[in-house]
Amino acid sequence: METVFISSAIPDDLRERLQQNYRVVDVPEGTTSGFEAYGEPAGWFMDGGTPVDADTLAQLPTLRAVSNHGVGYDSVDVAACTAAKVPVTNTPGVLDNAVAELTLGLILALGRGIVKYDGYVRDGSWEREWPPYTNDVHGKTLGVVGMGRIGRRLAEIVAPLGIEVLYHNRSQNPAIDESGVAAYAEWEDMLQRSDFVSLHTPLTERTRGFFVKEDFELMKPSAYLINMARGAVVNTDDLIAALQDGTIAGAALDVFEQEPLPASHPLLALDNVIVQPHNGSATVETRRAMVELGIDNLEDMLHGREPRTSLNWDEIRSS
Ligand code: 8YV
Repeated sequence: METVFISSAIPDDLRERLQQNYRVVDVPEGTTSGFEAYGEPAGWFMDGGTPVDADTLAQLPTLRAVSNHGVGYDSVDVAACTAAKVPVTNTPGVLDNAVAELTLGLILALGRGIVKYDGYVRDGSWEREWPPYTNDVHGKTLGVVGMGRIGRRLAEIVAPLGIEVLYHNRSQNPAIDESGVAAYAEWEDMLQRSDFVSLHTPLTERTRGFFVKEDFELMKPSAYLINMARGAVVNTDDLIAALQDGTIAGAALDVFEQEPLPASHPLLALDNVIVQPHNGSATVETRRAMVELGIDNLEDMLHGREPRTSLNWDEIRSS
């Protein structure tokens, strides 16, 4: 019976499904050596906490399928997998609603002071005076950075609220332009017009650290940044400075360069930041759907069938 490594949470019934055909072995997240202790895998179900690169592949010559739990696959060197003829999959689509709805929640929490005023009641401030007004969120402008599946779903659910949606990508998305859910804007124009700027880009060498001081300075002082992408797409020092000096009004962050975020981190000392523990897709229903897709992908690849959501299937077949 072939071996499958598991390095991501998986419901018992889906584990049992795999165990019908494979020796299923749990390998701690982040393992990069000592694989001989776990066996010689045919497949690996992993997530963003585990790197899969040329060094990993050299240690695992029997590996012939990698299934990434998550739409983001920045911990996987897909080019190295392709060179080694190891197909890789991710789990796009099934998490769009979950991530978009948390993004909407953070937009409303920022705009209407939901977290801030919860504390205002709890600490007795309300007994002294009624809180200052916030601002309407309807009638405001949202700038989506990285208009992919999640960005589109976000645009679809905020537009009915009367929020204008702009977007910026490296290239315009005709399907989005034709749909009317969002309008393309040049980078500076979008940042200058937006009341909320929401990041939904993948983490790549091009996007790593791309949002910097100069970008914050293009935003309105009343504007907010939301990061649902990866912590590393933003220069964290520049973000902290922008929050401290009033360059922007606040931020809501679901992702961080270091996860879990230490309680001592400087971001947590700021009162104009809302934080979440990388919770975008973390609902029972969505995470199950992601794992089901990931296990389907893994089984397809191990049986030589084209998986539903491949990252390099065609490249391997044509090489
Ligand atoms: C999860 C994510 O945190 O899909 C992604 O890229 O960041 C989240 O859905 C990830 O799947 C790790 O489990």
